[in-house]
Amino acid sequence: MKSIQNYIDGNFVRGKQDFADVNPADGSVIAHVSEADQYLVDAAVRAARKALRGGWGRLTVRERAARLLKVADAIESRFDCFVAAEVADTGKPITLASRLDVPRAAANFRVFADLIKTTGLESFQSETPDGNTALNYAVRKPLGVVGIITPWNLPLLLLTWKVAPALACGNTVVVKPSEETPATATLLAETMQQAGIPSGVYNVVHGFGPNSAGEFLTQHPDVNAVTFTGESQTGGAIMKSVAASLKPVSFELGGKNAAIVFADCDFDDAVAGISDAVFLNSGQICLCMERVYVQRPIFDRFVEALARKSQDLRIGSPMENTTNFGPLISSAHREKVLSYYRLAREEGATAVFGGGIPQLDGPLAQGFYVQPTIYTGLAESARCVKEEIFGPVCHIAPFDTDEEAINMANDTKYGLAASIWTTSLKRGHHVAQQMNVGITWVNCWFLRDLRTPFGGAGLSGIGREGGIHSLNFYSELNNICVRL
Ligand code: NAD
Ligand code: 6OD
Repeated sequence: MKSIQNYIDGNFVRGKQDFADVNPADGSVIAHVSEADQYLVDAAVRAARKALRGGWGRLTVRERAARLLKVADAIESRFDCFVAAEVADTGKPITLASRLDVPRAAANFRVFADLIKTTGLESFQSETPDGNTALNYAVRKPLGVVGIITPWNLPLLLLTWKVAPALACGNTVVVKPSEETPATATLLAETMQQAGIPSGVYNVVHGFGPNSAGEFLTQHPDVNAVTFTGESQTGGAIMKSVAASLKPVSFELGGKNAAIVFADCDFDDAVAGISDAVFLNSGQICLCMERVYVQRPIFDRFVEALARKSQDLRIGSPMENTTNFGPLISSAHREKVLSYYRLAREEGATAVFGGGIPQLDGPLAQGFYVQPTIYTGLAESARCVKEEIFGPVCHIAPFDTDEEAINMANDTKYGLAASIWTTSLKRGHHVAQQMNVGITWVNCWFLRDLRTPFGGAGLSGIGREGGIHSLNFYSELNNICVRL
């Protein structure tokens, strides 16, 4: 049986106890993972501090960027290993891991290597009281040791989205990947060695949240900042845990995103786009659209077309090239999603498609699959319309006017993403600008330019990452004012 260990100061290290890494496609145990206790988390933070003083933070920007490009090359050189590890941990289709997760990991390192070399800082020439001038310019310094805590849905993509800019800015890191998906963070450790990243710059501790590696890391007095992606409630717990030490935090949290489909949309394009936005990664992407509002003249035709399109979802082994719909991450998460399927029925929904567990044979019968599901008929106040389910499910409701659609879409405590479908450029801009979210797509979804701000409003997050926003979070700026 494979063993997955912590990675501290350039060494793979066992903890005192193990937990199981389960393949969600068939429920089999694929590895034993070594849990980091307080002692190992301390050791990881000490190693990161030593590496910071040892020179990573003092390398020239050009040298650091060159090393990050080597990490990107090393990920690409082990592309198949990364894909296999991600598929086994998450159950996502191999085609998805190959086109999204692993290429984005390499891209994250390339983009931030480029950005740190090319992004300047503002400078101001100002007047002094005696009529002379002063020159102000800022310099970027690392924050120090950054604690990075990530979820299971896009494990490598979301981890590297934080590791790459943190390292680009000269910080050292201790990462705590999700207990559900420990493999690729550990493989990345080997890749860091291959790319010549000095020991202690990248450390991995495995374990859970409360009273385990996650909490030990956030509470650690020698961690200078915490960046977290996961559930909104967990963000709240982490905020309490860092409050006394006033560590800066960056939070990318949950969502209950809305798509608005206008009658003037390109119909086939909108059906295909919404199908992706609801079902990609079995709906386990924070940006997925669990609420779909469709303008009344095309409502019935749209619901019917989306249900028909859902028949193209091929449930099966994630290792098959023809599979485009995998299991949920765990038995517990499947129970949560199924509890919402039951609740939807109790709340009066009509299941236009799915609503249960698919019949599967062989090993997949032990996997954590649910059917892709489309509901109609719920009140806007229903819990299934208000709460994040994080599964392959949406509720479709009709609307009449632009204003009504905007109000319904914005009627949520979350504020991560929205997606608008219309052929009217004017309407697209107008509606997009009124969405209370961090990202609005028009006639597309999950199209990313890594230089743009990414994050959420309300319960969906604190701060923005991406491009200059990441560089600013992972740096301490020192403004220098020189009287000339
Ligand atoms: P989660 O919050 O349960 O866990 C995320 C990570 O936090 C895991 O590594 C976990 O071990 C750790 N953790 C849990 N409790 C902790 C604590 N008290 N202290 C420190 N660490 C703790 O989230 P999840 O179930 O892994 O992921 C799904 C959630 O993540 C969904 O809500 C989804 O919307 C959200 N998400 C958001 C984004 C985004 O960019 N906004 C991206 C992906 C996922
Ligand atoms: O694309 C990204 O950079 C990003 N952070 C995506 C988040 C997806 C949520 O599951």
